[in-house]
Amino acid sequence: MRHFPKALDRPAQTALLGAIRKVIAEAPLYTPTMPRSGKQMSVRMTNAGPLGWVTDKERGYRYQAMHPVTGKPWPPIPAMLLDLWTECAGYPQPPEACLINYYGGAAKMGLHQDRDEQDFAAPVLSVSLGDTGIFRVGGTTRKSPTQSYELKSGDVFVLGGADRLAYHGIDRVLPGTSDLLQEGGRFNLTMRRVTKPD
Ligand code: MD3
Ligand code: FE
Repeated sequence: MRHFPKALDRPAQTALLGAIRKVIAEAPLYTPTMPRSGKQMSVRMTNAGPLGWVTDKERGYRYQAMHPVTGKPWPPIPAMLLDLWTECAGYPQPPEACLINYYGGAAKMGLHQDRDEQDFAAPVLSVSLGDTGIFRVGGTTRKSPTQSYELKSGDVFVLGGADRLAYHGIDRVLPGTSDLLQEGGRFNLTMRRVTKPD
């Protein structure tokens, strides 16, 4: 696990936010629902890239090529993010999925593992924009002790090796800690490999 605080300076954050807003104009944020219960997540989501992570009551967690509401393919991953992957991920193939999470008001994400990908050898690269998120990360069992980090606007996190399967979540977002987003709240972008290379 590597934390790069303020990897993106303010001009880079503004440029990346512009690119994310363009993605959202093509592929609107939607409210995902949990498998089986159908309970709404508090985080709204969309994706960029050949594959996107989605969830709904009927079909559960999965990757698919189309937006679940518009039925259109996801827009391409912004070039700035692909460059960041090349610089920081230390993995030869490009990411296949960029999940865009938006945390408004009281949104949070419970402790979970990311295991819907076929290839755990590739790291996950995360970028935070906007208000500070309280990020909690533990070990590979639900009982492992956890540590908390503040994920601030412009921070990059790379999760590889054994930490790729660590339990993690966002306890809360601290309102008013960034003025990057006019509407407030926090974006998190996570790039991932999904399929196994042959
Ligand atoms: C640690 N997102 O989308 S990003 C997720 O801030 C997710 O929106 C959080 O967890 C967010 O699945 C955390 C940092 C992150 C991403 C993937 C990880 C941490 C991770 C995978 C393994 C361990
Ligand atoms: Fe996760």
